[in-house]
Amino acid sequence: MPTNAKVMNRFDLTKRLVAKLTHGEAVVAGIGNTNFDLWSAGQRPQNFYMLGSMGLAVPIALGVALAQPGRKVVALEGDGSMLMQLGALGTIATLAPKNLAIVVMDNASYQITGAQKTATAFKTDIPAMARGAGLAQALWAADEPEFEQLVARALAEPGPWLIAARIDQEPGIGTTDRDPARIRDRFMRGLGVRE
Ligand SMILES: Cc1ncc(C[n+]2csc(CCOP(=O)(O)OP(=O)(O)O)c2C)c(N)n1
Repeated sequence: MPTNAKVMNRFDLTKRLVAKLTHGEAVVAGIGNTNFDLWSAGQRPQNFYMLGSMGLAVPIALGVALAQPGRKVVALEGDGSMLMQLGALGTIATLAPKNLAIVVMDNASYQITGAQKTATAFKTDIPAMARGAGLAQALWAADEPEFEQLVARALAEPGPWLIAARIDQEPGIGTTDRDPARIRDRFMRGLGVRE
């Protein structure tokens, strides 16, 4: 984790991201804090909230991006969950969906289960790993204005993108609806694939 990146706040960044979504972009948020903050930032039918399993926001977002190439798709994931599913980065680099962006909220910990340190608290740098996987556009956001600039580019320019933000230890705000079938149905209707 770079020490020169500002420590930001996940809910603040999530609100900044959601404010830029004006074209029905799909957002797939990972377990726990990332989806709690997405939920609290304002519910949209194009939001999907992963419950229960770490590491699945990115693979689900990849599937959505491949199924609907005309729609931009954003995956929001914590560092612990991203580290659990690194193989997805190689798949994304290989398939190179132009409409996919990954945002990693890196608090260097498994915050929600007791703030145990992840590898990013030591030497591991997720954007550098993503570049190694073949994602050329994998960057740290130095501060909030740069985060907004990178999100705007990811929504306007061909991807795939990975944007990482160093964040504080604040828990997520609120909590999601815990009904997986309802989450799935609402998302499918939001994507226009279910009546
Ligand atoms: C496969 C799997 N392993 C472990 C857990 C238990 N667990 C749930 S959330 C979590 C930590 C998530 O860490 P991170 O993705 O970095 O998000 P943060 O809590 O820091 O926002 C853990 C260990 C789980 N739900 N699924």
